[in-house]
Amino acid sequence: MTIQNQNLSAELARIKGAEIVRSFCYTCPWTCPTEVYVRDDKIVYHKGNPDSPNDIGTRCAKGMASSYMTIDPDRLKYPMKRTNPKSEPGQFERISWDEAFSLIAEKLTEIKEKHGPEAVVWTCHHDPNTVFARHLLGDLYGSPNLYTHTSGCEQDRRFACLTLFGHVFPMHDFANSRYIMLWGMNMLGANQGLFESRALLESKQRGAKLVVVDPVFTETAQKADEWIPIKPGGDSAMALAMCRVIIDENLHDADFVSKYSAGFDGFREHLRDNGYTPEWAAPICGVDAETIARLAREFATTKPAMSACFKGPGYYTNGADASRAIYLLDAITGQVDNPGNIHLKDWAPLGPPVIIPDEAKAKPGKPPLHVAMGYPLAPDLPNSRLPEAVLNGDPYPVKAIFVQATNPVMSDPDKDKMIEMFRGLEFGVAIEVLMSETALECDLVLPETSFYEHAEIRQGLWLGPQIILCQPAVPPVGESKPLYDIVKGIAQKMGWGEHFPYEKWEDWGEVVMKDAPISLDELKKQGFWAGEIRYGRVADGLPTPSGKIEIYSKAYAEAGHNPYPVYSERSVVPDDDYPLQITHSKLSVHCNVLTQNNPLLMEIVGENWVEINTVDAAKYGISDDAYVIVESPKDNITILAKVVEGIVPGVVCIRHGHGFGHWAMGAVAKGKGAHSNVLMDRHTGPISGANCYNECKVRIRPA
Ligand SMILES: Nc1nc2c(c(=O)[nH]1)N[C@H]1C(S)=C(S)[C@@H](COP(=O)(O)OP(=O)(O)OC[C@H]3O[C@@H](n4cnc5c(=O)[nH]c(N)nc54)[C@H](O)[C@@H]3O)O[C@H]1N2
Ligand SMILES: Nc1nc2c(c(=O)[nH]1)N[C@H]1C(S)=C(S)[C@@H](COP(=O)(O)OP(=O)(O)OC[C@H]3O[C@@H](n4cnc5c(=O)[nH]c(N)nc54)[C@H](O)[C@@H]3O)O[C@H]1N2
Ligand code: SF4
Ligand SMILES: [Mo]
Repeated sequence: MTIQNQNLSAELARIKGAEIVRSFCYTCPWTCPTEVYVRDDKIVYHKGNPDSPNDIGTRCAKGMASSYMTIDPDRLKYPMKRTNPKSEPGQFERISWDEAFSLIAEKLTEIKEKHGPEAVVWTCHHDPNTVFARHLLGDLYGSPNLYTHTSGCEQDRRFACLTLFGHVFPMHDFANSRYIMLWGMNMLGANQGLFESRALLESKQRGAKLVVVDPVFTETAQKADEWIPIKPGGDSAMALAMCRVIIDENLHDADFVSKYSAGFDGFREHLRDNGYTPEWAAPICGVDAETIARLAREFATTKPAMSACFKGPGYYTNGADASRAIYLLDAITGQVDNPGNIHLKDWAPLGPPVIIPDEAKAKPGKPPLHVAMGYPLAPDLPNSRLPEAVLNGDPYPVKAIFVQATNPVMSDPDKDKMIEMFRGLEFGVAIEVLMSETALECDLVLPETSFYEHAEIRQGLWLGPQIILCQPAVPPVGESKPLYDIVKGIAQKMGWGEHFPYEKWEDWGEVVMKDAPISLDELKKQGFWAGEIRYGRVADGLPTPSGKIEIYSKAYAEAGHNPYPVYSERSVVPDDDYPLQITHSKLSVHCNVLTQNNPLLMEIVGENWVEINTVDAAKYGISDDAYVIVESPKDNITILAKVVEGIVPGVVCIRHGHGFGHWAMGAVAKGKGAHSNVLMDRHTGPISGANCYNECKVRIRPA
C-alpha cells in the first residue's frame, strides 16, 4: 500500500469510525478488489481497493449499490421445504438446517441406488467455493455432472480460445494497443471489470483507434472511431474475408505462423477454395466489400492491434466459428499474447481446499452429460439440452438438480421448458440469496451468505497472475450459511464428514494458499496479491494438442467437423410473418438477473426495453417510450420501446434483465419490465453447446 492510499483509507475509516475489510465485489463475475468500511456490524461505506492494479479506488454503479444485499428485507433467511404439489410455483415452510441436510442425504442415497450418481447435476454461476460441491458430489458421490453456467454466457468465445490457444479465459491488453477491434463486445456498457473499461478509454485517449462491430450503436460504439453496423450472425463471413485479404496481400506474419501455428497453409487454401472474399461476405454481413478490405489492411498494418469478441457473435448457431475467425486475425498477424493483444494470462498457484484420498473416490460409471449428449468438445454443459435428460431420459435420466447462484428459469432460453424441467425432477435444490424464479420451482431452498458475509479465495481477473480474497465483513443474514458449511452439513449426513474437517474459513484458506507467494494473513490485510505480467507465451508452446495455435483443429476434424472455421447460415432467419431479428444486450446499471431487487439501481433504470430503428418504428406504428408487443412464433411480451437511429434496420434489441413475475418475496423486482427468454426456442451451438439466444424472429406492434 502506498503511503498516500494508506493515509486516505485510514482517514476515511477514522471519520466513519469504521474498520476496513479488504475484499472483492461479486456483483458481476469480474470481481474488482474493494475496501468495505464496517461499523457495528453494518457496512457504512465501500469503494475500490486503491492499491490493487485492477482498480482505481472506485466501483461501477452496480458495485456501489451492492451492499444493499446485506440489508435487503427479501433475503432468504432460513432453509425452506416445498409444501404444495409441483404443478405450480412452490409454497414453502421453514425447516431446520438439520432437517434439510437429512432430506438431501436421503434423496441422494435413494437416487444413486435407483439411477446411479450421474442422475444428479450441479450447476452454478462462477464461484470458486463450488469446489466444495465438486469434492462432495463429484469425488465422493461419483457424479460426473458438475457444471457452471457458461453455455448461457461466453461458451463460444471460450470454446474458440480453448481450441485455438488452449486458454480458457484470455484478458485484453487494451493499454498497449493501437488498434482495437471489438466484435459484439460492449466493454463500456456491459463492463468486464473496471480495469479493462478504464484501460480501453485511456488507450483511446492516447490515440488508439477503436472499431466496434455491432448491430447496435452501443455505449462502446458511441465512443468508437468507427462503428460497423453488422448484420446479426454475419461475423464469421466478415472475419474470414478479412483473413483472406490479409493473407492474399501478404500482410500476415509469415515467420510467426510458420513457427507457431498449425495449419496455416491449409487455411490459405480453405479461404480460397470457399471463395471467402470481401465481395462474397458483403451481402451476408451488410458491410461493403471496400470497408472489409480497408479494415483488414488497417488491422494488419497498425501494430499492436487486437481483434476480440465476447458474447455477441456467440448468440447464433454459427457463433463458435465466428469467434474462432475473429481470433484468427490476431493469430495470422503474429500478435497473440504480445503487448496490446489478447492476453493468455497466467494463473496464481491456488490449491484445492479439500483433499479426498484416492481410495475414497467413487468411480463414475457413465460419461458426463455433455459428452453423452454429443457435445464432447463443449467447455460446459449445453444447458438448453438439459430438459431432454430430465423429461425424456435422453441421453440418460437426470433426477436431481442443484442450482447455486444461478437462475436458469430466468436466464436460459425457453422459460416454459425450464419450468417444466424443474417440475419434472424428483428433487430440485436451490442455493440462493433471494427467492428466485428457479428456487420457486425447487423442492428445497437453502439460504447462502452473500459475498459480504463469507470468504472466497479466487483467481483475479487482471493481466498478471492474481489472488483475490473476499472475507466476511458483516454477519450472515438470518440463518444463511457459506457454501462450505452447507456442503459439510450434507457430507456429515452421508458419512463423509471426515473429509470436511474445517471449523472456520481460515482453516481451508490456509490449505488453498499453501503454495501461494504470500501468507493468508498477508492476503487478509491486502485483499489481493498480484504477480508480474508476462508476454509472449506462444513461443514457449501452448497447452493445445500440437503446442501451437491450432488454425487447423484436429479435435474438430475428429468430431466430424471442418477443421477450419467456416461460415454457415444460422438456424432462424426472419421472414414475411416474423420480419424482425431479435438481439440482446445488457443494461449498464444492472447485472443479468441479480440486481433487480435493488431499489437504488431500480431508481436509475426501473425496467428494461426494446430498441427499434426509426425506419422500422414508422413501418410498424411504434412510438418512442410507448409499450409494444413483441411476438415470436412461440410467445409474446409487452415491453417499453425506445426508437433510436443506432440499430441496424430489421433488428430489434432487447436489454436483458427484468420481467420477474418472480421474486415472490422480492417486492422491488416483481412485475417490472419484460422477460424475453419466453420468445425463443432452445437452439444450441452445434459444436460448442452454447445457448443461441438470438436465433429468434419476431414481429412488433403497439400494445
Ligand atoms: N452493466 C453490466 N455489465 C455486465 C453484465 C450486465 O448484465 N450488466 N453482465 C456481465 C456478463 S455475465 C457478461 S457475460 C458480460 C457480457 O459482455 P458483452 O458480451 O460485451 O455483453 P452483451 O451486452 O451481451 O453484448 C453483446 C453485444 O453483441 C451485440 N451483438 C448481437 N448480435 C451480434 C452479431 O451478430 N454480431 C456482433 N458483432 N455483435 C452482435 C449486441 O448488440 C451487444 O452489444 O458483461 C458483464 N458485465
Ligand atoms: N435473453 C438473455 N438471456 C441471457 C443473457 C442476455 O444477455 N439475454 N445473458 C446471459 C449471460 S451472459 C449470463 S452470465 C447468464 C446469467 O445467468 P445466471 O447464471 O442465472 O446468473 P445471474 O443472473 O448472474 O444470477 C442468478 C442468481 O444468483 C443469485 N445470487 C446472487 N448472489 C448470490 C450468492 O452470493 N449466492 C447465491 N447462492 N446466489 C446468489 C441471484 O439471486 C440470481 O437469482 O444469463 C444469460 N441469459
Ligand atoms: S465491474 Fe462493477 S459489478 Fe463488476 S465486480 Fe467490478 S465493481 Fe463489481
Ligand atoms: Mo455472462
